[in-house]
Amino acid sequence: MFARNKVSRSGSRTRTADASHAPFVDPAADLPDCISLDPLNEDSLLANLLSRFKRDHIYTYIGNILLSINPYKPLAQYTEQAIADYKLRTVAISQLPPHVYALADHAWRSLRDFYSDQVIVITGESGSGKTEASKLILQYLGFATGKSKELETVRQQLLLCNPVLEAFGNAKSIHNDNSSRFGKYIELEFDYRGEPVGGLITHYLLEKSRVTSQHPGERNFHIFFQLLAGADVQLLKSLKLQRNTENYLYLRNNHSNPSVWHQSDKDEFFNTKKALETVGFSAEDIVNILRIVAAVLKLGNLIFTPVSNIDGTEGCSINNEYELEEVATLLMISVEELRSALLYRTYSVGCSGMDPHGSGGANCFSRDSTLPSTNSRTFLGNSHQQHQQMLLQQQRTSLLSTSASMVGASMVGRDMYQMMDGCHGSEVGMQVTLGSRVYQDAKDDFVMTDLSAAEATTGRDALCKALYYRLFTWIINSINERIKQHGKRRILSILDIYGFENLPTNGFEQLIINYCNEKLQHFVTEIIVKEEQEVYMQEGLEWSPILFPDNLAVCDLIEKHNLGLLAIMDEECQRPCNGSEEAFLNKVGQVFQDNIQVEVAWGLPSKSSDSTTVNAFRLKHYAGWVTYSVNGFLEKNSDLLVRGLSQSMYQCSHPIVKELFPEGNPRRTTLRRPATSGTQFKVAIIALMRSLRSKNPHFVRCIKPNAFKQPHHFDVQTIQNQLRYLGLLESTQVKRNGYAFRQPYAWFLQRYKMLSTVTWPHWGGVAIEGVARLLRDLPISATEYAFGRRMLFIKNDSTLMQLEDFRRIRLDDLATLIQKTFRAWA
Ligand code: AD9
Ligand code: MG
Repeated sequence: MFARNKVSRSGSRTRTADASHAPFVDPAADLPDCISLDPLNEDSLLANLLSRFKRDHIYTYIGNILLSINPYKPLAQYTEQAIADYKLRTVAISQLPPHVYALADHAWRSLRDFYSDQVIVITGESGSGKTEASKLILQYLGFATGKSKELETVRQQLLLCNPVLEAFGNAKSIHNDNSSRFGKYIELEFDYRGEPVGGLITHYLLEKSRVTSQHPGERNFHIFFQLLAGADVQLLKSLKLQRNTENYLYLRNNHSNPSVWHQSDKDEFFNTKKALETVGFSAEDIVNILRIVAAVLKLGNLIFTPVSNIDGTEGCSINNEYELEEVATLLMISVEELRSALLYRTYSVGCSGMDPHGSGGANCFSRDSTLPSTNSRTFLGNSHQQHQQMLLQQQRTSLLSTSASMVGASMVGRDMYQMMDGCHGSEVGMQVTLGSRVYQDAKDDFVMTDLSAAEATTGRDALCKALYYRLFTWIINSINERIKQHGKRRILSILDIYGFENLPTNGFEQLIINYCNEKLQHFVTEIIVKEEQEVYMQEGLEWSPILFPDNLAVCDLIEKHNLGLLAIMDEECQRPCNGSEEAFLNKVGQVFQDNIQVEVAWGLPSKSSDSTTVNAFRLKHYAGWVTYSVNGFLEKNSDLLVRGLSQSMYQCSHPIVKELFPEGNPRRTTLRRPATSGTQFKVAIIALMRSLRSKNPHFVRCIKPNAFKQPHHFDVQTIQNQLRYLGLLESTQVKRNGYAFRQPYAWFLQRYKMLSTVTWPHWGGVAIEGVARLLRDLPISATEYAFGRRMLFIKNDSTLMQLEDFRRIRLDDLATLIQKTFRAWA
């Protein structure tokens, strides 16, 4: 074990390494590339990283993989001069220290020189520095590529979409003050000169539950705080907001300490607005966006009070009507319409009452704890009548009696509700038809029920999550419209997803995040370790196989068709009325009873409260065991929004909101329920993996030095754990003995034949012999390449770059020669 029994130079045996508590470090160790370590083992790897970290050398190579350790402090190595050094290469690239700019440069040159698609995959746990790395790569590409005027707008737009995405999609978490709460895949399009001409941003499942509640010590999305801190008085007034965050329920996380909140919210608001403008949003667009943000905050403040109706049923009313009126003004909808959508529930006969397209919201009524009270009333009516009329007490009473007589007493209240809630449209349609022939052909009829205060609160939260999530998607779609690709050029993609998380309490969101990380880890090890070794063996190179940790079983366990966790969850969500989290957990226990990577636990003490308990399952991920509480799993997976709410949003005159809820259009009749959140995510991740596989990959592996977000603190245990689960020692062994580049002989000969008079202009023999002759004429050491059965293998990227430089110089010479010859003829 590293340094456990070694005495450090300072005499300490601690495994936390700061200036005074360093483990043993070989004074010679500070190698820019770990593959040169001798001996190569976990200790020497760690010692090298520590030695470099202490000198602020946060980047280290493992062959062509870039390792990056978060310094948690600003560094002076991200200047324009540094960009110029890597771009212009006044010294050989191998002479420059490892840098994320070098990796960006290599990816970009590979795109330009080989005219092939590239992808930079950035991985690491939450807070390890992925998003910072992605921004530095964009910064490099923005500065280092040409400065032609016509491309300036595109360049600015590509650079500035990040602050917008971060304002709306990032938040303070316990692991990271600027944690990405969505996955981001940016595809940059370049023309044949290597100039950026467009882009496309794909986002993956924003953690929208954060809009309405946050874990202890965490915050809501930055934009809410930025807006309150940075808007001038006039803007605040027009948005009907007050400066103090304490006035908003969604921002009041009782466990958070305001003193650690971002001090820069005010400045950041300025930057976000500026970025929105630069990306191309008009002043009107920006105000409209902020109106939605404000409406979400104010909706969150609505308080519902229980009301007992004359007939003994339970309903609710809104305590703070003035907030409702202001929300209605912001969203440009009538107060009555909004109130009705929040307090009552309507079902069209023949459909479920759930919005089948509500991918932006949660099911207002989860299947267990929030079923309506048995005494909720049911009203029947006709959708051509005005909503307001329906709300009058007398009408409701008369309708109630009508409903009772029409469907029979047994169908009123809970029975009717249960029959309709959570069922597929077709099933409900069938049941209603069976239950009451009266409705069989009456397409315009609908049923209304009172909501209890708890149900109305759940509906309110679902609406806010839907509004925010759809606004986020709308913003990204609008940016995409502006940076639209031309579709014919080459792509350089950057993948920056939310990092692996293990919180005191983990839920559906963490399962999704960790599943995504699991898939990426699998992709990375497949490419770096597994496939690489397979090729060496197939090609007949001398190779001793290196074992590596494989996480395929856990990926399978989550995503397997029919029997994976996501499929089991879907099955529960699709049960007509009685799916429950207990049943889900039971099934997990049954299906995985012999699987040592899953454990089911009933009645675990809750981390957030002393008295309550949670039902949970534990999963053994590549990065360790994580316990997931199943509370809320089905609701979040179903992700349905009550039809009345989407219809009311469709009624808004607010230009964006209307667009966000197309399914609220009463003329739309599709009853098909969309795929669940989990399944949609799985499909998106599989497509993402396909896209990654189709490109030439470059890897940045980010490491978190400690759990306290502290600079100068290299916690050996924390880092060792990451080295192990990322399989970095194995990667180093493969890279050390392996090769950075390979291509078939014919390709190689075609590309570099001008570098030797023997092969230029034409080589008549077999390709492998031509390549051998060509290499003999070049100043490249024989240890830098190896001959396989069909391919030539190049040891280091620097050698490949050297070949490319030779080629460019030779082509320039040839061009000059041709020009001269023409001139002489002329
Ligand atoms: V998460 O999965 O989105 O929660 P990331 O993206 O891995 O996470 P992020 O890039 O946001 O982490 O880095 C966290 C913080 O570390 C940043 O806000 C910076 O304060 C700090 N950081 C990261 N990289 C650097 C760096 N190269 N230089 C200076 C850095 N500070
Ligand atoms: Mg991030």
